[in-house]
Amino acid sequence: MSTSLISPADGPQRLLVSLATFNEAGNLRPLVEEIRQFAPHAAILIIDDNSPDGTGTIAEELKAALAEVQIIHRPTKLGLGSAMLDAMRFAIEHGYDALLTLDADGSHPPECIPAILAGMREHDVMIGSRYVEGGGVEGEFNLKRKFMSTGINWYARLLLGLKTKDNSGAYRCYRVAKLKQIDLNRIRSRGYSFQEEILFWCRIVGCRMGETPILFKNRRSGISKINRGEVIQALRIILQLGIDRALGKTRIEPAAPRSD
Ligand SMILES: Nc1nc2c(ncn2[C@@H]2O[C@H](COP(=O)(O)OP(=O)(O)OP(=O)(O)O)[C@@H](O)[C@H]2O)c(=O)[nH]1
Ligand SMILES: [Mg+2]
Repeated sequence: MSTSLISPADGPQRLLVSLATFNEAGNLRPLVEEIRQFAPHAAILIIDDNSPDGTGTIAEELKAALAEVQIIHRPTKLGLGSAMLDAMRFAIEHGYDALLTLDADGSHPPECIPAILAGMREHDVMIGSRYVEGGGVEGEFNLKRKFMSTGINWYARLLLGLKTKDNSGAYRCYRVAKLKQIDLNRIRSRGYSFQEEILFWCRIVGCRMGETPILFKNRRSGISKINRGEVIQALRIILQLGIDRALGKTRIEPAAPRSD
C-alpha cells in the first residue's frame, strides 16, 4: 500500500501496524479506531487465526470500510510468535520501512505510538516499556502475572545477554531494513518466547535498541491465551538459545554496511 506515508520528521516513512488476533471480537474495532487516530497514515495488518468468536468477520468489515486495513486469515491457532513472523515477512515483502506491533486486547495504549515512532529516529528497535521510568501497569498485575513477567525478563537477560528492560512485551517498532538482516527461518519460537528471541537476533545484527515508557492496561475484554504449556515452551526455547549462544552457534557474519 502506497498511502502509508507519515511525515519523515515524525519517524519512519512507510509504517505497517500489525495486530495478531485470537478471540478479540470486543477489542478489535475500538483499537483500530485509536490506531488510526495516532498513526493516521499507517497501514494496518490484522492476522487472525480463525477466531471462533468472529474476530475475522469484524476484521473483514473493517477492511471493507477502511482502505488501510489488510488481513491475513490463517486456518487455525498457530501461536503469537508465528503471527509476528508472518507480519515481519509481510513488512519485508511489501517494502515497509517500519513495523509496529501491539497486542489487540487494549493492553497497549495507542497514544504511545508517536513517542515510539519518534524514538525510531535514533534506534532500530523501540520498545513500549513497562519497566523504564514513567512506565508501569495500570491497576495491579496479579501476583502470578507479576512473578511471570519479572521472572521471564530476568531469565532472558541472563541467558540471552539482553540489556533492555522490557523484553517480554509485544509493543514494539522494528526497522524493516534490520529485520532483513535476520534469518527469520532460524527463529524457533511460535509462541510467546518470540518476543525475547527476536530481540536476541536484533542485537546480533547490531540494532540500536530504545525503550519509551508505557502504562500497560488490563485487557479490555475477553480472556488471556497464555497458559502453562506456553510458559514451559518459552522457558525451554530461551534456554536452548542461551546454550547455543554460549557455544558460539549464534554468531553470524558481519552485515554489509547499511544503505538506508
Ligand atoms: N493470531 C494469533 N494471535 C494470538 C495468538 N495467541 C495470542 N494472540 C494475540 O496476541 C495478543 C496477546 O495475547 P494475550 O492473550 O493478550 O496474552 P497476554 O497479553 O500475555 O495475556 P493477557 O493480557 O493477560 O490476556 C492478543 O492480541 C491475542 O489475541 C495466536 O495463536 N494467534
Ligand atoms: Mg494481553
